[in-house]
Amino acid sequence: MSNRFRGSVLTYVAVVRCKRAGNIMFSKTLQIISLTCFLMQIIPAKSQVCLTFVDSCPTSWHLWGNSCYRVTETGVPWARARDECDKLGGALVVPRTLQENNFIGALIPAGLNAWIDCDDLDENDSWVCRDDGEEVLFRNWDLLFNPPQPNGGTQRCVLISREWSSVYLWHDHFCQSQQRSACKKPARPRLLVD
Ligand SMILES: [Ca+2]
Repeated sequence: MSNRFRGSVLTYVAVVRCKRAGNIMFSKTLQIISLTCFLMQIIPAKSQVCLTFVDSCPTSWHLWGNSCYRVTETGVPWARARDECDKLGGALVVPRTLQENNFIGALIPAGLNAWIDCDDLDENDSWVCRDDGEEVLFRNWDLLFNPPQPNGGTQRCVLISREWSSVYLWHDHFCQSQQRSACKKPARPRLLVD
């Protein structure tokens, strides 16, 4: 039982008893019952209450570390992927570690892919990857694919693939292709009362 609920129950019991006491004509008895009601309201049923903050994510988002992750349900061109995440209160992500990459990859439905915030649109074969606007150096290219990735040319936007890789490796791909988006946002602290 939560402390707030327990407090409400005690208050209710106290009020009921006090109201019943109002029918008693003996003032001393009334005073004792009133004192009992007062004590019941100020002394909690449990002497210690443990308050704990834990990270939590909204529905459809998945907690990893201090962040929440979600792969969108609809496919869009890469240029719209940031907006897709923005609409959900997040940002298009680039994983910073293999562990983070694989957590995100596991959220992608089998046989599909998800855009990440990585491209070479400014300069061919000069890949720029950003997480929350910060440059990320981690790469997870599918080097053993045929042809090895990135194979560049007019494929200038990057996705985590479950279509061509079973271990969530990166492929460059045509920016106009319709892919899902990998989004991230900070987890929020939630108060647990025990
Ligand atoms: Ca490619």
